[in-house]
Amino acid sequence: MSHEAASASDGAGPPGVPSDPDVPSDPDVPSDPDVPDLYARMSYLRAFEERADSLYRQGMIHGPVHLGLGHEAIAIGAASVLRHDDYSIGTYRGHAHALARGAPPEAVLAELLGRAGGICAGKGGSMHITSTEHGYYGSYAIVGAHLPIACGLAWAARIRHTSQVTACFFGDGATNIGAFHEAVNLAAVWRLPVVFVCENNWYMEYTPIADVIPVALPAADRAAAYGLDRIIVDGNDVQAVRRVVGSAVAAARGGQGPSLIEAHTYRLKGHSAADGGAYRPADEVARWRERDPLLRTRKGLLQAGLPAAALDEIDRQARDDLIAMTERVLAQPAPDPATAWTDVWDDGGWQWRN
Ligand SMILES: Cc1ncc(C[n+]2csc(CCOP(=O)(O)OP(=O)(O)O)c2C)c(N)n1
Ligand SMILES: [Mg+2]
Repeated sequence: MSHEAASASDGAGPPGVPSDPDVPSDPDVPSDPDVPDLYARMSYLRAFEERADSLYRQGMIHGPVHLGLGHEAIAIGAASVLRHDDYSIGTYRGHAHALARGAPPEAVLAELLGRAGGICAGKGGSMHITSTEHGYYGSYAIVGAHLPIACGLAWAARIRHTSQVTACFFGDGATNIGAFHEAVNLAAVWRLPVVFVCENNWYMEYTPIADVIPVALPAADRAAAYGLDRIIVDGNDVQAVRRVVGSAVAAARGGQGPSLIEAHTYRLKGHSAADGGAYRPADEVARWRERDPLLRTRKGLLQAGLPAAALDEIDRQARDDLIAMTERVLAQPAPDPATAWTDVWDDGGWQWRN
């Protein structure tokens, strides 16, 4: 979005203001959620990730699990301004992005638990959640590898004249990968309809991003190199995310090219569920806990007059739903070993072909 500066300052505005007139209206975007609805969606993601964390600790999930706890406002805010047929694509920290686009939670949970009813038939696991039916074109374990794929999705939409936009989510660490620079450059030169969203949680695994970049902000301070605006948003404020990503999506759909947005956030736990995150200073963790996206939205809703009991009920329903869901998923069989080689290609086959 090189046409105008559209930035929201970090920490902008109190959360929980009931209406958001700044989000550009697009008749094809499915709904215009109010703040309680956004809260409910974030609450569900929170309950899902806490359930996944607990199941991992009980040894019921095999393979790594990277939780999006603390990142909920980015997934929900961004998905709320996408059209049903828009594309999104993310990293191994991808449960929230798939769920936010409408992937069925039971199939995502079954995937984590390696069950036949999993969204990838139980053969992909946490790091590879994909649901093309819901516009979510996959979770990628190779840092930065999916940014060029986002360009491919956007280019396909351009060739087909469908006006679909691609939202591409990645971490601060990905900005040190060559593919980040190649993809953002290509998107800028070809004016591709991609909205790049850097979820800056200030760490790449166990290393603070500040230790490995020569600028203060990994994405925003590099945007000028590609002729793009410096866009920073408080990634823990769901309405700010809606506003900023909404403007970028509208610009991309209107033929004004890509945007590079840096959303500031923090992971509430370690890099993966196996990591206690002990390398992070306690006062830093405490400061960010105060900025927890759910607590902030909740505070705004309470100030706007919503009873605490109504919000507690939303949280309780999400937790109860996931407890019952876990029972059903655990009753499912594991994938049939005979299917190990199927679904390698999109026609269901596996044999190499030229
Ligand atoms: C190309 C590549 N290099 C290294 C790794 C190992 N690795 C996995 S996650 C990660 C950190 C990435 O940090 P960031 O991009 O900030 O995303 P976050 O995990 O914070 O969401 C690294 C280095 C990898 N998966 N791929
Ligand atoms: Mg990071």
